[in-house]
Amino acid sequence: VVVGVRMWRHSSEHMKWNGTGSTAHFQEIVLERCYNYTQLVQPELRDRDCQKIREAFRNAFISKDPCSATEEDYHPLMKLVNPTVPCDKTVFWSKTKELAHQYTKVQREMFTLEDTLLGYIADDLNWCGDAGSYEMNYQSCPHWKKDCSNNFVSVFWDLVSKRFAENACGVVQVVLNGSISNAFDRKSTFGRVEVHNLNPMKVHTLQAWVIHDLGKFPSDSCSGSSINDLKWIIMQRNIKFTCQDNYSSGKFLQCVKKPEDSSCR
Ligand code: NGD
Repeated sequence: VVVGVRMWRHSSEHMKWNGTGSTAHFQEIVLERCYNYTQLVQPELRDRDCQKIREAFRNAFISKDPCSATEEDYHPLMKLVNPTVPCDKTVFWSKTKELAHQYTKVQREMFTLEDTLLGYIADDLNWCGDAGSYEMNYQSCPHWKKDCSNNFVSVFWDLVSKRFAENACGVVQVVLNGSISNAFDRKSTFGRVEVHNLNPMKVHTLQAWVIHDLGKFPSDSCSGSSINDLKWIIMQRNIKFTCQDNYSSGKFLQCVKKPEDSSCR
């Protein structure tokens, strides 16, 4: 009987949601990344309490309905970590995650969201709990399209992306993908959240680079209609807009990975 009940519980948890379950060892990874970041990557943050951060992160979603996340759930966590990126150093990206991160890895003083503490801790992780339990659900979590958009992972990224954008100042950059048909997508986090939360009192210019993959035919560029959309949104917000196709720094990074490509000679 005991075995039967266990098997039933296991399979019902597995079936519950359509998205992948919480990342195995979530708590340990959060703690380890927090120490790594605060002690080694940005030692100015060495006084942050990583145990508290781990606990506030967990308390945001544990024992709650995984489809009823709100910004407020994350407020205690946000209070522990405020984003501090120097002016002129913010880099946004959309459909160019790898390239943008290669760039900030080389240009050490530039920051994507994932180069700030909360983005660094949460990048590529998945998490959710369950209203009736103190445990995380490692079997399945809500899928943002198939189950619900107000899941804890989506609400987290929208919130930290918003705060990241609000805090930007000076010249900010965005790396966009010219190998897809809409390099700028109003529905992406960049188009839906970050663009609208730039503060025109602090940000004077948005610099876009539209990069296309080596060996692929460019599908969009600075003169395309999606970038024109972005240009209008930005200019209406009283922020200056500039755009460059295949910005050479981005090209060099791509060529390091694929030096044999004809466009790298
Ligand atoms: O609504 C969503 C959603 N939209 C995209 N993605 C989403 N995940 C949800 N749970 N809910 C996923 O976010 C998508 O599968 C990618 O893995 C990732 C980024 O999506 P992409 O490439 O379309 O770019 P976005 O413009 O939506 O977002 C990138 C910008 C960038 O400037 C970061 O500062 O927004 C920030 N960010 C948002 C979401 C997730 C970063 C992440 C991240 N590190 O995972």
